[in-house]
Amino acid sequence: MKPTVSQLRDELVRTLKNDYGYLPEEATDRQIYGTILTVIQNQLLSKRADYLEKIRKENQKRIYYMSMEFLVGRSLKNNLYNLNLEAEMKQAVADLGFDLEQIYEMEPDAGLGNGGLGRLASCYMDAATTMGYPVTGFSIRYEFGIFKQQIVDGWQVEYPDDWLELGKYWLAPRPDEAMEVHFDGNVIEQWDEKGLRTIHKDYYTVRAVPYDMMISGKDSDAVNCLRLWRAESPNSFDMSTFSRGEYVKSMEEDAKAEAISKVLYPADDHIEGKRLRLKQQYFFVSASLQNIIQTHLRQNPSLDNLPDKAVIHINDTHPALCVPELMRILLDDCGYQWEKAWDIVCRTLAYTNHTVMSEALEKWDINLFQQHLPRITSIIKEIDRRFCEEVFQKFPEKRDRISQMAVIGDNQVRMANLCLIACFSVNGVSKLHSEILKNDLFRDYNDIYPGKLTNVTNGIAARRWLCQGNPLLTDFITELIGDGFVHDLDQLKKLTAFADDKEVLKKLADIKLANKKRLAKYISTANGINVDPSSLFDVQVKRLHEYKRQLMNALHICWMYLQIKRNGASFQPRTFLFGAKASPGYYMAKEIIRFICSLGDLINRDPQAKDMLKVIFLADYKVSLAETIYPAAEISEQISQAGKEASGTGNMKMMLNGALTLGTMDGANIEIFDAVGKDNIFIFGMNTEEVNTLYRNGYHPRSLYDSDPQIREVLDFIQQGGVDGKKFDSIVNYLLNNDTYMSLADFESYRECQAKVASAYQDPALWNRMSLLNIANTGIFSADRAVQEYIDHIWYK
Ligand code: 26Q
Repeated sequence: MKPTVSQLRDELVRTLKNDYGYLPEEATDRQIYGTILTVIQNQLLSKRADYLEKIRKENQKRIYYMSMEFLVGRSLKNNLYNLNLEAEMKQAVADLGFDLEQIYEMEPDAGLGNGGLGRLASCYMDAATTMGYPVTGFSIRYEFGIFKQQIVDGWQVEYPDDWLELGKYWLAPRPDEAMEVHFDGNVIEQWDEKGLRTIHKDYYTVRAVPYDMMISGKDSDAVNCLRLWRAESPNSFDMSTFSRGEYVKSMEEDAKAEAISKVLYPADDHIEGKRLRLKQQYFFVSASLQNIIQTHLRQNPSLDNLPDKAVIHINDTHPALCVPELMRILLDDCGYQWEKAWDIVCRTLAYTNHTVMSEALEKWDINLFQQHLPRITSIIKEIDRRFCEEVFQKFPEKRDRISQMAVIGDNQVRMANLCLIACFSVNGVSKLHSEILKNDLFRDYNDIYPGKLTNVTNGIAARRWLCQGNPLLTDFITELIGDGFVHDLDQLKKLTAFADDKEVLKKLADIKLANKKRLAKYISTANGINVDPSSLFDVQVKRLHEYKRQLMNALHICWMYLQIKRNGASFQPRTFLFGAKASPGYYMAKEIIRFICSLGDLINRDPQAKDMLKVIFLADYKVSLAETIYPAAEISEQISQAGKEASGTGNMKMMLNGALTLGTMDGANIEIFDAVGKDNIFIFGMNTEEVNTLYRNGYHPRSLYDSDPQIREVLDFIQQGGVDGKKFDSIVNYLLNNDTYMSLADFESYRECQAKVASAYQDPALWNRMSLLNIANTGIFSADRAVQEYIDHIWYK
């Protein structure tokens, strides 16, 4: 039963007394904050107990979502929304003399992820829970999440994200359920009464302690669990070492163990084979699998039926060690024979790929593996040996492809190949991406395992990204079509009936303006710059990467500026908004941030440009900031080189909030195009095929520089230090010599498309109609739809 305002108030007062020894009159905001979170956490825990009983009784198949990242963001408002307690809590808190809106702002983001892949995992937890499916997420309890970003003189500076201090209220420690994970040592084979046994000796142990975060669903009885492992030293200090007087050594051992869950790797691009990252992966995979096996054996006599009762989903290759680790448990701990164990493994594991770029495909040095995971390495070698043998025997036509398809090659372990061989399902995350996987990247596997490769186009948690982030629009939509869309996003289609309703379109525009004002207020505080809320808000927010081509956007702004300065041109006033974190070691990405910021410094204070152009770099882009940006967006920049963005999900979030997409035919943009039709989207640039052709024939940016005076003017300007008097040789040099993503080749088409955007904006009736039709057609991008597809075609197939 849902508590009343007075029950909530009493519960808050009681908890405040118990936990802090204060009455509300004496309590600080911080203490009230802790109290509110504790009260909700307790509600969720108790609801979880009831739900667990239900799924245990029904002995339903369980879904385990393995991911190195869950980009949870804030939870208080989300939980209150899901439990339908927002209004009641607001009142109860007000009765005690506090403001819930202010309390919301105190909550740190749980930033346990880099970007799209991590946020997707969280959106899916939300959807699965709302729909009542038993999903457990497994990851690491990073002490520091994605770094906090500040901009100093245009440079990105990283600061540690110490989120636990205020975030710990959502984490229930379960030390009694800790697991042991073994590293290093040697493997020996020994005969005993059961035959030849493999024994892992002289290893060192790390203790994995689970911390549980409850995941609520909208109007749902289900409460799922995100289980985050913390690494500890097994004996908080080793008495034997200690008594030998090696106090410092003992402390060192502790620190070494704890380092494993210390920090999230802030990279989502080129992957360096870092020792600690490998340990993180094995640590969370091993602890989680032991946990899954334990749960299964509590309800089933053996692991023979594991594939019927559990599916383990591998979110990109980061948890690919699930393959050999599950084999190890079955072989070494449970005494299975290889064939039987392999059959169980292959029917339990499924894998989603999130990238086609070779530098992002995980490969590990085999010696690193051998040193830290000797038993896992011997299992991988045997998997590889059997696979190559099988291909040789059964698919003679693939014999010359074996070395490419093998798990081990060039002294490296190729994680994607391991997943393709072992998992019963492999999916891409948009139609285009999945086609590229089938026809190109994983073509050989598609030939020998027909039907294994599939597609599930990504989806987003519309309840967070619309209902919670954009209450004005949500209320208006509800007025027009009722609230059925909350659980069935396809119902937004009903908005189509209002496409020519002048009053509705006007109201839509008013709401957009209000959301732009809200963002303008934030910008004024955060950046100290006043932007004009009536200007066109043109938004590109996402991780910084060359393939995403933030630089092309910046070049176009630079071109506009030069038109104003040199030709006295005038443009539809625009505010260009950027938000992006760069991987700390990614030099070019940081240069691009510096370039954008310097461009902003130049333009924002130029009296001639300032009424037409503003360039804002929003520091520390994260989930909670995104929730304020998306509702204010009018143009959604999705301008990656075709074939490079696996899907994108920001594109869906902005569309849902009424922004129009300006994009290439890449990732899910193609499906947005299909959903809204050519008249309601701005598409430009080369498609995948054209990109590949140009690549084959040779891309010569210098000849573009020579032949296109617009490009020349912009590049010369930059070269000559025009951008705020700073040198950006690296940028010019990059564009003319190293740009794999061919920004200059798409530049003219982009510029023309931007002109179309501006002229469409001059006609508010047209623009608002397009905006409404975008919202109306977002239904297919619901995470509910995506999760249902995983259920129907993969998890419960
Ligand atoms: C791997 C090894 C070592 C260090 C870091 C990593 C690493 C970490 C994160 C590699 C990749 C990532 C993240 C990738 C990611 O976010 N991909 C995005 O996934 C989205 C959800 O499917 C897609 O929409 C995006 O297109 C895709 O870029």
